[in-house]
Amino acid sequence: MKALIVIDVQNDFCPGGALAVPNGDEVVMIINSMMNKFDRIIATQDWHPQNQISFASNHPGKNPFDEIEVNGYRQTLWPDHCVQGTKGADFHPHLNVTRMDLIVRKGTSPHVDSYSAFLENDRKTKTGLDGYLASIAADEVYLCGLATDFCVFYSAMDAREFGFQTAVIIDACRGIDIPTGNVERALNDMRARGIRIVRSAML
Ligand code: VGL
Ligand code: ZN
Repeated sequence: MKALIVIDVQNDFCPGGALAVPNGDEVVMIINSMMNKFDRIIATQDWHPQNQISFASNHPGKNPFDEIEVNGYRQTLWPDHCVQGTKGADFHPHLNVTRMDLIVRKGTSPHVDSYSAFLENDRKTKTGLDGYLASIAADEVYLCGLATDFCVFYSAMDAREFGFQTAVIIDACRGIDIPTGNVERALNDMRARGIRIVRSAML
């Protein structure tokens, strides 16, 4: 049972969006064209309330990309993005959402952000995706989408941690790369953890 997890292919992460990932929109057609290789397709949607703790605008004197300490963990601050119900939070208009079996929304609490599709940034609170994948007997999990060094990275690491064979389809991802070198670091950390880095043509 092969599952594809499409991470955060939303307007705000594409050119012109509030937290645009360079060339983020290039993943859309690649993802659409490989959907037929999978038994189940899950999409995640970053879905923040306006008072989300990860928004720099909620911390007077702080700027986007600063870091703060929240209950003992580091949280990067971001421009306001993917606010619930806004156009920026919508999927990219060309993403084939009719094939999605499940949509997981994350970062929905004001108090804790969630990069991972599985666990929020407190590293404790579950989204429930691990249970869904277990209940459909998924054994292989493939990830793609935005951004390579944040939500794709944390989701892949957690997928592996929950015991799934995990691969990242690298040509169907784009990264933020802040600080510079962050994408390379993420790829190395994923490889070291036993996550395969593959290309869509290899599927
Ligand atoms: C993401 C930063 C903040 C992502 C989401 O999708 O990688 N990055 N929220
Ligand atoms: Zn976010």
